[in-house]
Amino acid sequence: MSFRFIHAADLHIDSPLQGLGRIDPAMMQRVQLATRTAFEKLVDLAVREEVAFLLIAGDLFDGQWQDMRTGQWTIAQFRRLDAHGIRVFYIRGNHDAESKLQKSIRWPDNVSELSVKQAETITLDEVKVAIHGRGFARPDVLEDLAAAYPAAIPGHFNIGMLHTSLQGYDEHDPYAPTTIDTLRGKGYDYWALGHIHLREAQALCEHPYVAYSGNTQGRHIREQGAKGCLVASVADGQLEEVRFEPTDVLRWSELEIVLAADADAQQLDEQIRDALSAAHEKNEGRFTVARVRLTGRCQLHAELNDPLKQGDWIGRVRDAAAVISDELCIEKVKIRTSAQRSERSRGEADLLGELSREVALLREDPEALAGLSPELKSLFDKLSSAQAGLSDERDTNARMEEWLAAAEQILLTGLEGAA
Ligand SMILES: [Mn+2]
Repeated sequence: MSFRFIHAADLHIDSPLQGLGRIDPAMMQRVQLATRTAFEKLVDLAVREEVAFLLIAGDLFDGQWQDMRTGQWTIAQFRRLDAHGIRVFYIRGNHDAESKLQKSIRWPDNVSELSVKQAETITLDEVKVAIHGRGFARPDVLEDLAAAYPAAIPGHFNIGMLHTSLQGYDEHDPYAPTTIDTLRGKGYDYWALGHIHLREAQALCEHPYVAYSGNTQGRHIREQGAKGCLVASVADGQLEEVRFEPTDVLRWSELEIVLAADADAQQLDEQIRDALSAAHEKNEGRFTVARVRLTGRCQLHAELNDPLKQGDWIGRVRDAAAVISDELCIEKVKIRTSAQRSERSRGEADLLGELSREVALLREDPEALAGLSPELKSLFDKLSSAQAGLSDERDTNARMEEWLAAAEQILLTGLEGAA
C-alpha cells in the first residue's frame, strides 16, 4: 500500500510582511495577502498530489487574530481539503499557543488538533499510520516535549509532530528543545518539525527522517529564497521519497553590486539593471523584493556617500526596479563602497599613510577588533532602538568590520579635504 502526505509548518497566516518600503497601493494589497495565497497554493498542491493527510507542525497563525476573519478564511481552506477526503493534523506552536490564541475555533471534521496537555497519538487504520504530537499550551515551553512522546506503535508508519528549537539552532528562541538522539530513541519513521523557518537542502537525519519544512512564505529580508513544504511518499510502510515543493508568491533577494574602480554613473545603472533583472528571472515570475548593496573601491565612492546626493542614488535604484517590472521592488539600498585612496596611501609616510596602516592592522587582528566592541555595542544598541531597520541579526564582528571601513572612509575623506 502506498500513500503521500505533506509536512508543512510556520504558515504564519496574516503575518504582515516587513520592510517593503514604497510600493504601489494596489500591489501592496496583493503582497499583504502573500501568507494566505501561499496557503491556498499548499491546499491546491495537496489536492493535486492526492495526499492522504496534511501535517501542520505549529505556527499556523502569526498570533492573536485581528478579527474572526483570519480563522474563518482558514477554515474555508480546510473545507476544500475535506471535500477531497484529506485529513489535517495540527499542533500549536509558540505563535499560536493556546494561551495566546484564545478565540474558540470549531474546526471542520477533517481537522484534528492534537492535545496541548500531553503527547497524543492518532492512528489511521486505512493507511497504517500512527501520528504522535503535542502542541504548545503557552508560548514559552522550555521543557523537552519529545522526551515524553510514546514509543512507536508496531506495524505502523510512525510520525512525530513537534514544534521545537532543536539543538544546534541556538540563535532561535529555545522552545521545546530536544536532540536528534532523543527523537531517534522513539523508533519513529518520520519527524515533522516546525519553528525553524530556514529551509535546509538536506534532512537533519535520514533514519528516522528528521526535517524542518521551513515556512511557506518568506516575510522579510532574513527569510530569503524559495519557501514551501515537503511532500513525502510512503510505500509498504517505508519512506520512499521526500521532495520540496515551493508555495511562496513573493521572494526576498539580497544583491551585491560590486562597482569597478573606474565605473561611472551609467555603468552603475547598467549593473543595477542587470542584477535586478537576473534576480527577478531567477524567482520565476514571483513578486521579488530586493535589498541592494553597493560595494567596491571606486571613484564614485565620494559621490555615492555624499549625504546630499544619497537620496537621488537610492531613487535611481528604485526607478530601475520599477522599469523592469511592477512585480519587483526595493526593500533597502545599502551603500557600502570605499574610496580608492586607502590602498594607495598605505605606502606613504604621511598621516594618511599611518591611518591606513593602523586600520589595516586592526582589520587583521580579530582580538583587537573584539576589544573595541563592548563600547561600540552599547552605542549600537542605542542607535538601533532609535532607528528601526538598523537592527540586523548579524553578529557584532561583522558589524565591527563594516564600521571600521566606514570610519576609515570618513577619516580619509576628512583628512584629504583638509590637506
Ligand atoms: Mn515558532
